[in-house]
Amino acid sequence: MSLARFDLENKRALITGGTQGIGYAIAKGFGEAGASLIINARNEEKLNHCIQQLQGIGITASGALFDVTQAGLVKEAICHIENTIGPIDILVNNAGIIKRAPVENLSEEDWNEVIQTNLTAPFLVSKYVGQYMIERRRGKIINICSLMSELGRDTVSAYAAAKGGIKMLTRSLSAEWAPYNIQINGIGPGYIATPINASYRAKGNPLNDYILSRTPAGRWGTPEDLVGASIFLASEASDFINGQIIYVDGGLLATFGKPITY
Ligand code: NAP
Ligand code: GCO
Repeated sequence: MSLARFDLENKRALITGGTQGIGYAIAKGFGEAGASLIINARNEEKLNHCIQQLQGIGITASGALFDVTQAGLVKEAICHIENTIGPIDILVNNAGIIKRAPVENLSEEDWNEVIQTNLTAPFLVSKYVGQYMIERRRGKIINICSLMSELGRDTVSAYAAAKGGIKMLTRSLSAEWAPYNIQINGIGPGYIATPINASYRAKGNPLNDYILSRTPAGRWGTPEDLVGASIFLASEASDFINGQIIYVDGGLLATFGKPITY
């Protein structure tokens, strides 16, 4: 098979929450594979800086400033991109937040914000981008899931509920839109070093040490570790793959962790 099937030349990708962390790495990887990019963010300063950075390394990129949880803004932005910039061939639903608290202390406001950002927003963005993809009879959607799509952990109930939800949204949508030649798949990152987990990613922090002991690869993932699977799922090479979640987790989900002693 020709490697051209992995090529993203002449493809346009929209990446939500793409100015840093996993979203930025995926965006840059897509750009290096030939795609032109639309980076979404809700912070104008971060967005401008990110676009300059990408353009500085020769990638075609423009910004789309909107909060993914605001249905009206999402609809307007997608319509604007489709009509003034061009078709969105690839959508990555990456924007996400976490609020860590035991359920008995978790406010309804925080619960709602996590569900809206991590689950309702991917529905909204997929809905409006999907309407155009359906007309064109082609498209790729990649939903950023999590280990918490499969596993629970104390203090992350809203996040785990949303990430379990996005896994099932991925599967349901793949059934609905497969007839239109749209593939919707997910990537479940393991523990990846980004700002979302900076608070406990220090040597000596019990959660940091637990994660390292629990991850067969014995290290934190990097955002770049997600680029290969993302390019694959965005490219023609994955045209017969639909509704799947690829876990990029250093082997964590496959095991119950390294024994402390033998
Ligand atoms: P991150 O660095 O905090 O990135 C999250 C991005 O989402 C930020 O750019 C953030 O923008 C953006 N965002 C949040 N709410 C938004 C909104 N309402 N509208 C638009 N953008 C919004 O964390 P990350 O680790 O790269 O996370 C990216 C995705 O991977 C998330 O879905 C996360 O749940 C998932 N994930 C991460 C890990 C991990 O270990 N890092 C593992 C599994 C899954 P602001 O700067 O404006 O907040
Ligand atoms: C946590 C983490 C996780 C990760 C990730 C795991 O507090 O356990 O933040 O939720 O970010 O989603 O795959």
